[in-house]
Amino acid sequence: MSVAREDVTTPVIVGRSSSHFTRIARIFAAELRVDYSFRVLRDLLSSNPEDYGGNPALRIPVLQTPRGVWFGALNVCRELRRMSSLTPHVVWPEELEAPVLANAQELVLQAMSTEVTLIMSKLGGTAESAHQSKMRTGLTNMMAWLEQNATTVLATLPSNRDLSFLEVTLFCLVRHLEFREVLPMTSYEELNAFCQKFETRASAMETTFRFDT
Ligand SMILES: N[C@@H](CCC(=O)N[C@@H](CS)C(=O)NCC(=O)O)C(=O)O
Repeated sequence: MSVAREDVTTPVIVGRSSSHFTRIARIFAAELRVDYSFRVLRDLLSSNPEDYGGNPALRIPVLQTPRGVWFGALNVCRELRRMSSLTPHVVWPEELEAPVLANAQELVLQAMSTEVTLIMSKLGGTAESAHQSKMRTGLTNMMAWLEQNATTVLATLPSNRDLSFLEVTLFCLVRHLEFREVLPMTSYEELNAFCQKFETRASAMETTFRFDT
């Protein structure tokens, strides 16, 4: 990865080093050995789509390539896979046919979105509303389900995989809940064991959460 250099040939990821959705994209880029420039979104409260690489949803990550612009982590990861000269066995969400896998993916992405809403509403500076407290209950329920099903999920994924979108997203979610102190994660033994194993990958080590300065 090179920092802040932008030209037409090097892909650009727009995001933040503290963002779990951005980290998904950066882990895929590292696993797939796709070089990119990293453009930091400085102001998370900006209403200018230009600051988000042109994403009208005002969300990160965004990938800009000579072929076009890709909004959202899954789109970005798929394009990185197409750009890569490597051919690892990647398991994508549409291949998760067993209910436990499909539900795990749904809950991981929902928990990530719920976390974003909780963090952003805190940024807004108001006291916790009834809806926010419902979201917090939902988040705790989702994490309990994931803890309970983690062993089955990992055992049900194809054993010959090199990488799965499900594991990358689960890893980013768990570590981010801890990093942003949204939920204490120490009691989630199965999820922590999974993360400790996953973070031995260079792609995870290179993308540790931090606040951009
Ligand atoms: N559907 C998008 C969601 C991305 C997302 O919510 N990103 C967060 C940062 S982790 C964001 O842009 N938050 C800004 C906001 O909520 O205003 C994806 O899958 O990438």
